[in-house]
Amino acid sequence: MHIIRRAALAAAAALIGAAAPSHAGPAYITVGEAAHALLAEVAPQAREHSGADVPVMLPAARGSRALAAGRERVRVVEIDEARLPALSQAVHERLHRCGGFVHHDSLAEALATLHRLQQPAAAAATPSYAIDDSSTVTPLLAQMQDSQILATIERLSQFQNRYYTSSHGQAASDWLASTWRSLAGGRTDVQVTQVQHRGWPQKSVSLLIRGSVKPQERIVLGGHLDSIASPAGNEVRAPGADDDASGVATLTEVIRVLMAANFRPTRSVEFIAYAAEEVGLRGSAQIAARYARQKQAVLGVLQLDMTAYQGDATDLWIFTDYTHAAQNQFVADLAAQYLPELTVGFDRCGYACSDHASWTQRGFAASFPFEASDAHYNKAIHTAADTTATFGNHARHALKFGKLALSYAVELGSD
Ligand code: IPO
Ligand code: ZN
Repeated sequence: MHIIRRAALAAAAALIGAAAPSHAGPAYITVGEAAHALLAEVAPQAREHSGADVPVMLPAARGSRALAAGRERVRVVEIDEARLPALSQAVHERLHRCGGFVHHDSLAEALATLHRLQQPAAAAATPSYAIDDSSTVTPLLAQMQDSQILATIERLSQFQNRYYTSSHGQAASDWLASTWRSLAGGRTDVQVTQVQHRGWPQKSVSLLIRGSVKPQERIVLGGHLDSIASPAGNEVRAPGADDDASGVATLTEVIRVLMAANFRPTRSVEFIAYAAEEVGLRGSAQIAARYARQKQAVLGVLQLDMTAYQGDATDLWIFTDYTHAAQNQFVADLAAQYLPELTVGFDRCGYACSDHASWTQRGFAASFPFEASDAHYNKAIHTAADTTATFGNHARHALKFGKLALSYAVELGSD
């Protein structure tokens, strides 16, 4: 079974290689252990420039919230740009530990990232994690509807794909920007923008609610707009219903309810649908790098990537690696306070498994609550089969993450 899978994978990789455009040049990536293990077969020419053991926190026992210090080898690798789709595909077809790779614009940037990963995170101003806004949060939670989330997932899945270089991927960005703009309803303290990126046409989408008291302090809630399936290109079918229409739709429902209630945070609260996550976290990397350069006080980041498919009896899974331990505890406390009927588990996902890693690499406190454990997440992702049918055509699981995200936005946005 395992051998057949590997053979099929190599054949598919060879096909993609053959179909790849000829304008290949060197690309620089950082990879964790899981993705690195695939390089020998996917890109035997890839050349390792450097490597280091980076500190990561891991659950002390499966699922438990107690943490143990661990290490993961992260490497800087030079790879032919034309082999990246094959690496993406191989990473995504793995049945075991997830995790991916981060794309960098140059070798110097890749080496700088590896260097930063070895530094203990700078003690940025930590916000209060006190949970003290229940009179605001509780009535808002009652407004949230799974039917709204499902409708947005269905709409986003109707784009042929949301690939970062495709015409459909650009159209999806335009659609989301106009949807968020109409939810903002002309509020002058709310700004919706499409963020342009260096290197590809798909724009990230941002909705920023300006803080009424400390507008320079900011909370970020994100998910990724793009989708992928192989062979990647303009016309491939990649509905990405779970990955990650679900996360974007979940954030959209948080926005809808906050706007309907005319919620005004004291800190600024920004929602971002990132472009180009599937190809090495590129959209979030540019945004996090810009905020670090501008010395923006981003006090917390929450990532929602895949919220709709319930893979375990345990409801919410918090990943402990490449995330912020104290903020993770806060997220678990929010669940205990506002979603007491739900169960929470802890797991690891490996290097660069979603956009939270872009923020962690720039020293910001990020958390990543996820739909399932590492063993039981939705295996239809990155194929034409990532449709709402795989999660029973409902968004009841996603709604749990919506409630968690709304409580995060209000509690951390109101100090
Ligand atoms: C992902 C994240 C964690 C785990 I465990 C499994 C899967 C999804 C992520 N790798 C992805 O493809 N995001 O777009
Ligand atoms: Zn994905």
